[in-house]
Amino acid sequence: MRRKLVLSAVFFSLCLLVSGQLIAQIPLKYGASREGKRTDAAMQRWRENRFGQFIHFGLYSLAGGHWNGKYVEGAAEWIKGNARISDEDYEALTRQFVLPEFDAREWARIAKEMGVKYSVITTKHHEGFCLWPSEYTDYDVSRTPFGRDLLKEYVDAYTQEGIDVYFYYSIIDWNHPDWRSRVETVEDSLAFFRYCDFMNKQITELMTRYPEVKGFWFDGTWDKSVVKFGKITWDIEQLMHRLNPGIICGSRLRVDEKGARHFDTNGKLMGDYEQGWERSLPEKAPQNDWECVMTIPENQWGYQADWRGHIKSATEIIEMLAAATSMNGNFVLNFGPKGDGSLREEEKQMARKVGKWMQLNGEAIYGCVQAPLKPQKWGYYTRHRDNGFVYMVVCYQPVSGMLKVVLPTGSVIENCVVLGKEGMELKPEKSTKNEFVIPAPEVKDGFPYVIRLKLKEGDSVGNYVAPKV
Ligand code: FHN
Repeated sequence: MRRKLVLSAVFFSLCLLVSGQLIAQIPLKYGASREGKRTDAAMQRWRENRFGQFIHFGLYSLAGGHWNGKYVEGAAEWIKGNARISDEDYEALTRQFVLPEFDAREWARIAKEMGVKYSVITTKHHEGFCLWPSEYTDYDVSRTPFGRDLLKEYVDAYTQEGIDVYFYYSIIDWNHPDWRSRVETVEDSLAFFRYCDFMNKQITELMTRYPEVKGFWFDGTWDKSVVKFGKITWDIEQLMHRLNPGIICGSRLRVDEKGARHFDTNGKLMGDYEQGWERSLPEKAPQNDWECVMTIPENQWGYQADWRGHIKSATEIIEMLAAATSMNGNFVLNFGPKGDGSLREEEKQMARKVGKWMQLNGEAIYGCVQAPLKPQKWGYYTRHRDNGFVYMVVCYQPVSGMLKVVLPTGSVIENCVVLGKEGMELKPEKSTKNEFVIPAPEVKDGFPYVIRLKLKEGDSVGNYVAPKV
């Protein structure tokens, strides 16, 4: 009987191995363009949000990028591997997980102040530690002195502030005994499929416990095991859509970055938007929906107490946000809260500065899309998808004192103001055929400023015709 069981287990796993490999290879397509973007309300909301926050928080936040008193090179959330910390020593961090300063309402208040419309939190990063009490593992908040459901507090606080919540979930799991980065033996494949079952259960658990979640941000799909059995990721996406048809899922769930390969069943390609723009912006507007995630230092996501190298200023962040909007993309800024649960001062400052700018100029970002006008060196054009305005986000003040604008033949600028100084109308002059010059207003605070153009009703910008405002 036992022999029979073993044989059928071997046979079963071989089938999985073969079918997984076949399925993983048959439907792959090459070429990134995606026909048919999602047009439903949930996806439209994602697009209009434009500005988001990322939160990396886990056991690594307690180490703060240092181990045994020494600075550890590399991204702080990878400290387990970078400092070669044993499982036992790393797990001991759970006993220090007290978070005396954690207040989800304060996180949410600061996010609101910054002007973000959505926030993505690491429910489980590569380390495997879960920020919610999961039925399927002991490696979670409930087994720490903190003991509370951190994720619920976060979801409630952000939802209360009107900020949409998204869950980051790492496919890689350094803690789970069944996780395999490669699958080479029958035992590996049995373990790996047990792990997949665990993931499906956790994703179902997350979606049922926190129905407010608007979407998932998957990460860690590059290992050989996942690439080999790529269909498991397609299954996850199907599962999520069964549980909530409106759920939004990033492209990194499929086993690639930047869109070269994907599963395609009945015309439905995996992922609702391109997620591969990590710490970089495209040079021109991608065809698909897309999102850029950005760190304030060069490459630190989790809390690193000692930030080194270039630290981006609020002006740089604002410029990237405007650039992303001008190419129909979303921009997400990362925060790595400290091990005591509080936000670091530099991030709070950033939130204040960017927030102040967004309060005045947010109308050039939220709900805005690409304005198909000839790019100019002073910055970025955006236009509201339906309110009839074109915006110029000026990041570089011209030495000539004149901002050049080239409009389609016959277009007329009816009205031209700097946001925040609406009483003071600027007077564009026609310089040559389709070219206008606008006298650049004086800038004192060193931040970009926004000029709002109202084109004559009926004027067309690309395929867009200015409606009556
Ligand atoms: O390895 C992770 C990294 O720690 C971080 O979470 C980023 C966020 O986009 N994603 C992975 C690297 O691509």
